[in-house]
Amino acid sequence: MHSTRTVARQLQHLVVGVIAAVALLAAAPSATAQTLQQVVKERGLTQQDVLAAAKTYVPTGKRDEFVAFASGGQSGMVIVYGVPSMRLLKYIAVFNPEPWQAYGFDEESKAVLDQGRINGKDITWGDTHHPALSETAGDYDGQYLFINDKANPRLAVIDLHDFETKQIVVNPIFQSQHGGAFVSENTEYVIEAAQYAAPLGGDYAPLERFNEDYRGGVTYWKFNREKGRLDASQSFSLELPPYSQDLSDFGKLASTGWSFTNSFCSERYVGGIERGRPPFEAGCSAKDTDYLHVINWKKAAQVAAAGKVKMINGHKVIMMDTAIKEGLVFLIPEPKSPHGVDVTPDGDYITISGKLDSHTYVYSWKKIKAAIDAKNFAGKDPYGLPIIDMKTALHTQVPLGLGPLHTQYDSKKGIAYTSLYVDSMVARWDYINGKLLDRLPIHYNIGHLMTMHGDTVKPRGKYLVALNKLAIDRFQPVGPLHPQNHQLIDIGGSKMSLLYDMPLPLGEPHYVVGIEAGLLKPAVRYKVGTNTRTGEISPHKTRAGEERTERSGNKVTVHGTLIRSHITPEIIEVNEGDELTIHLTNLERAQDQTHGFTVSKYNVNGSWEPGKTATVKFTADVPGVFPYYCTEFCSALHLEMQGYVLVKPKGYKAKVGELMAKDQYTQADYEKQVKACVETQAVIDGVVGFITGQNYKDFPPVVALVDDATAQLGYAEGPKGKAEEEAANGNYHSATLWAGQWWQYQVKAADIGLRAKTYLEQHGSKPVK
Ligand code: CUK
Ligand code: CUA
Repeated sequence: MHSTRTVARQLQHLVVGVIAAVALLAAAPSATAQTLQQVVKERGLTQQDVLAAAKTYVPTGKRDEFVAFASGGQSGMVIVYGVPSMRLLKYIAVFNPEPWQAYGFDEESKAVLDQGRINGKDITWGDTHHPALSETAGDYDGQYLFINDKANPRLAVIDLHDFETKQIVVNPIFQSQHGGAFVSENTEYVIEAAQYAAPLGGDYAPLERFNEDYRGGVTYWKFNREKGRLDASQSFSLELPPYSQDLSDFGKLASTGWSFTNSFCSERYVGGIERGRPPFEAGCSAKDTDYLHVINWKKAAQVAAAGKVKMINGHKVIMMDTAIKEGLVFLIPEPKSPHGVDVTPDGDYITISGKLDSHTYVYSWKKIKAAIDAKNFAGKDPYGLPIIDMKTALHTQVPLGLGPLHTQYDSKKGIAYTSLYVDSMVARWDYINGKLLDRLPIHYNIGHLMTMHGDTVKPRGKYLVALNKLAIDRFQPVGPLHPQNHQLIDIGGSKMSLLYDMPLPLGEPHYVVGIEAGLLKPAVRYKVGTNTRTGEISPHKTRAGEERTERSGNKVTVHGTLIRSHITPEIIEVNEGDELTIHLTNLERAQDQTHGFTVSKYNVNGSWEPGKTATVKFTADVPGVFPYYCTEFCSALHLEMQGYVLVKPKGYKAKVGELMAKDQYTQADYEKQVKACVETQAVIDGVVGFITGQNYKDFPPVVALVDDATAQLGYAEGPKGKAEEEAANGNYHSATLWAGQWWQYQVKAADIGLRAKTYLEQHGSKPVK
């Protein structure tokens, strides 16, 4: 028990230390520091390097101006990082289990992953390509993020209030998809376009019946913003020809109500080298043009609501004959093997790049709309869809370079950026006047690029991120599989300049979206008892003092709690073969006080953020003694945040004399512990005096800390009472232990109080009179 007083003294030292550190900050830099010139010389930096460093460095404690959400490619995740620092902030697990966030480990998140099962199979990965932020009036609103899985046609919804995946939907009629997720101006719909044609609904048909039985299509998923979920019952699709529909974009402002989806392999070529046929890649790039699909989605939604649909797998599909009759779909030839289709911020133009054409094509919405209104069609495709002549719809063609792919926009009107895959360059150009302005070499073979809010009605300019397909020699080699390379480019000046290379070691991100950090409003805690995956209060919410273990037959159910530094219950006794369900609630209100939970050797794992309730289940089929513990280093007594699952072997009989440890503490021990408590209380009183003497209520983080400290101190009351009761009865062993528990809560309160005090000192609080 000698350590009690030491810790109390350490707390006092901490207070002194903090004051000293604050004083140091204000003092002049130390004389031994190197000068900037010395560092530049020693490290062989150029002036350009130093400028790039200064433009991207975010000083300690400061935050980035923008936050980027990148697809994690084959990892099935989303990667979150800051711009311009390119510091990683989070991986959000979406289509794959991920242990740290316990996604796919607790029952609540398993239920989300289960929504993504296809044909009764677990699919535990995804080929994520396109993240899309929710929009209000055509600009990001910071509320939701959507992401697609190309391999297994699925979409997921992430709530940006807590950065967790809430929903996965499986496309009911496609076998794969690519042109998603993209959202309409007010996130009414999220679009998903098929990629590789197949019979709609998953039926079999031989390849000989490709033209007749294979189909492409586009699905419009209705988003219910109040619920924060996609609504399958209000969603619909359009049947389209088997043209390998590719990327999509929604119209905006001038082109509101319309969407655009391009395609490749409109040749409808079917390869089959083993059947003596030339390969897909040859036959799929034979023609000079493919088709852009121009779709009136507002009208299509009305047609679907009116029931002019065929139900396939319980899903509304507007068949092509209906689409033709109702005037919903129009085709325009586009440069061959196109990739991106990107509507300009004003909605007036649509830019499309053909991977095999060195020009980027700018289509005029005004011209397209006029042709549709005048029924000015050049002909029909083999399925009867009207075709608008390319020349009628084209505004201009601009030679930008080889292998143009994707386009994003600048805050300056008329300025666009296009990735040049073959040239490994970014082109800056003017889409209104059709002029190339600047080109910047990047490393190497760029796919997508992204500017801040670059696909909205209000791009913010400033930075561009190039998503390069190869890293080759840019980083320390780590084996044949190289990291990805996101290169940050300054687009604020008259010339583009390269600022930073960021290796991304998690799958191949295809697209990324960047939002002003201030638009995100993430929560720091949940209401106590929240099932975070549904947002509802869990029926298994457990308050302090309500913890219980119940048995019904061979089913044992635990309702427990987590709070620094203990798990309640601390002992769970079951019989071999029992089914064990453990519902835990994290009672913490303090920011960043997450607890983990594992039972050794049973593949049980979970993560409880403040306020969360979640459930782990397992069958105790192996007898033995299995420790459980908290897996997050949450306090000085984190290692002591432990317990045991005792799995009694079948037929086990307790032997006489099996007792808990013998009494060892005396009255002297008890008095020593009480003295430590009294001393610690003096430290707390000092800190409280300081805080309440300041205008602390003007600092919301401090108010939250004070709440937490007060709660911790409140918890001390119970053990204090028990200690005094036991001491009065002469049970000094028990009294000493309860006094120790009383002191634990005091230490936590003091720790939090000191953090609050430091915050006030560093943020210029003032004494109140
Ligand atoms: S795609 Cu991969 S570089 Cu799926 Cu948008 Cu273009
Ligand atoms: Cu809770 Cu460690």
